[in-house]
Amino acid sequence: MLNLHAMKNIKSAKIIHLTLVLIITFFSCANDEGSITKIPEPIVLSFELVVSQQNTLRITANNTSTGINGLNSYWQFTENGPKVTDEAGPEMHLYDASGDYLVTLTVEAPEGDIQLSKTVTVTDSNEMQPPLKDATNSFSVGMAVKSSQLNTQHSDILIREFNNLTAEFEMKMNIMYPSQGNYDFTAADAIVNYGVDNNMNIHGHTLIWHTATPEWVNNFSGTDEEFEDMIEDYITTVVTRYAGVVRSWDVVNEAIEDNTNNLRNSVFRQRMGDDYISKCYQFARNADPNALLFYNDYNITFDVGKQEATFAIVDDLRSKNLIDGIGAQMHIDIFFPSATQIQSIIDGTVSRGLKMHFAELDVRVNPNNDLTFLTEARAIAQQNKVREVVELYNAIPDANKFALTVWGMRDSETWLIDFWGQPDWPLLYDDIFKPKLAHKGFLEALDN
Ligand code: 9MR
Repeated sequence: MLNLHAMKNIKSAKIIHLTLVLIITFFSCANDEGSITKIPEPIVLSFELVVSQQNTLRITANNTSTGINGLNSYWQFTENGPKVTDEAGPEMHLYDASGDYLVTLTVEAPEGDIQLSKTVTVTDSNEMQPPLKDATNSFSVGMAVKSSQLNTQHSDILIREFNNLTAEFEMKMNIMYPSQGNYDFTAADAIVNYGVDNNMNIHGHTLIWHTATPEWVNNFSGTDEEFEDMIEDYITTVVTRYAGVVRSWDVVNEAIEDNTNNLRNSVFRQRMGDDYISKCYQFARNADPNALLFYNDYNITFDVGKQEATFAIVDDLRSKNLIDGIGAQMHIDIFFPSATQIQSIIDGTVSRGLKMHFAELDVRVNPNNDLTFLTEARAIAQQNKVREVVELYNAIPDANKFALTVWGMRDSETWLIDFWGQPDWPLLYDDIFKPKLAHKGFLEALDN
């Protein structure tokens, strides 16, 4: 059961910092010789518990108390368990099994023992939820990453759970091609190499996106013909660099205006004409004929105009053999879109013989801004919505499956909080990397 209290415990389970202030008061008094009895320092009893990331049955307990010099102190790692002398520095303790354990620090003070206790929750990794990627072999499970996350605690989860990576922002034109003639592949290379080293597919995202276009491209001073040559050079350079390693690309991203079936009037359209899309796909196809090419957009499950326009774009590309799949960005919430709406983009994709990528999955629980913390009810609603999405995806014929990609690891890292300016908890892990009910919902959909 999740309740507010439990959620708070989950939040603080890895680092529990407790403070108990006990001030032992002695009255200052003159003795026979007229000397003054020393007033002892007040005892401030506090300790810190950290659950190891490597072994989630192991904790480190650190006595951070002040004013206990010279007093004996000891730990009990289980209720009424054996007493362990509190040595200088942190003490480690390994539990045998998952559970909630009462940890007690006792200090033998002049006035009698003083104690501070707190419960710690540890988990046997064998009892943890199985890795997402092992739950299916008919599609890959993707995660959006930043190069700064590759050597951090994210890495354990990436390697354990995911077999497809998308760069969240570092394989876009504004990062890879910051000024004319000067490419910067530092971050892209780091992500691609990490994926290769860990046997993951890399989904390239995204070559052409009006939002991630560098200013020098928006203000390009050459002729339209020079602009097109520059774009061809850019797509060729990037796709060739990663040929054979980046197996799939979102070539053009979000080309359609919201609530219409019109193309956005991006600099690419202005400079290269209405057929800029097929030109870009042709450049990519030429550079790596083996790469799968996707068109990727948001709201195409329910925005009827956008969905129609998406199918019109891909039908044109299909007629030229320039498209392999559609990426439906799954920036959704617990209420919307419906299963029927989601099914509509699947049906249109499958009937065209294309692969379906459920890209950029995040499921907002607070679209109406009525939450200040993740309630049990919303966590369950999110679990249900994730289960529904994954069930819909899993029911796609295998030949049309590709990957289901989650857009970020921990709730606090989502782009959505800044974007909407309100709290939300849209991802599969909480802030201490603990899988949420949403993660369980993902697995439940594949449990057959
Ligand atoms: O989540 C991404 C964020 O970290 C980047 O700053 C931003 C700009 O590069 O892009 C975000 O991802 C977008 C994705 O690439 C395309 N669909 C919409 C996503 C959210 O804006």
